[in-house]
Amino acid sequence: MNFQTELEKKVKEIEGIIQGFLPKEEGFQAAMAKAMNYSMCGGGKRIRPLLLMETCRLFGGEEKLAEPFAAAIEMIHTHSLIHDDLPAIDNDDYRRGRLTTHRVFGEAMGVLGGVALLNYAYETMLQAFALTQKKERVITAMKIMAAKTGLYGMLGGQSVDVENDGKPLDREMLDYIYRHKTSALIEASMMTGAVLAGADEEKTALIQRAAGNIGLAFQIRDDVLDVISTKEELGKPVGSDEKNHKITYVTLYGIEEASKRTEELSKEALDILNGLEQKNEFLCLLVESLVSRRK
Ligand code: GRG
Repeated sequence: MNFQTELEKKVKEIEGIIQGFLPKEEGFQAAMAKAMNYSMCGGGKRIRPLLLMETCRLFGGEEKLAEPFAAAIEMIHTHSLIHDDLPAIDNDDYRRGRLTTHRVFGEAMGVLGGVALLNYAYETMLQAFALTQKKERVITAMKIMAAKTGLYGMLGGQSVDVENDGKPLDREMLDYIYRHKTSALIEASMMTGAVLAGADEEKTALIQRAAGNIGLAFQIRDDVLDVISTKEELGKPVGSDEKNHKITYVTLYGIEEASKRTEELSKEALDILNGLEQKNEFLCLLVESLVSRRK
């Protein structure tokens, strides 16, 4: 399999799915829909929907049922980026190679558009009930999504990150932050893909462990890229962690050690995936590619 060709094909497919679920830019609230769509169509890598769809395929699930969830996870992720860029948090001007949402539509619309996207994700997931008789799969998947993105998931992790900004952090605290602010959404992607395809609790728990490691590796690579990449490649300024005096895996352990940890975590995740009786070669190649990603 030519991974790069296959990846491009699958990203195109995801773009089509996302387009199909975006709000219409009409009515009195058209301005907010525009802000939501601007941020959603900004050229992200679509890692989370890819992981969701591929995990669904791994377990032989119905792709149509997973589609609203694939769009929804990108909405939740994009909401987190819009809010992360706001003046109250990171105050960033560029994201995905373009001006950030609040820089284009104003701060109030950045706040509102972000929350609206989070809500719209749930409106989108609810559409899955009309696509299946297996309603309990949709309920379980929505429960996972809500838990992994909320107080005890992504938002909780982000709050601990913000609260400890500028303070010394040890490895335990850093792992906690990364496992929540980043891994939780990767776990949600892969676990919902699995559940919608009918994976049992034991398999879903294995997927959760693999996804947790993938998420942590993904965030550590993000730390490394902030040092070694370029603004052109990343679509946002590099060196922002240093500028903001942020403690990261790189500041704690250096680039070499951080890269080694990324490889170990990825290998642990692949061992879990390879140990399953179900196989998805593309999913494994995708996980491998994240370790050496350049953006
Ligand atoms: C609700 C006020 C408020 C804030 C929410 C939850 C949150 C803020 C932020 C999430 C934390 C965050 C931005 C974590 C970083 C995770 C990460 C590495 C994001 C970048 O993901 P990519 O590389 O981005 O997949 P693209 O642009 O490719 O989608």
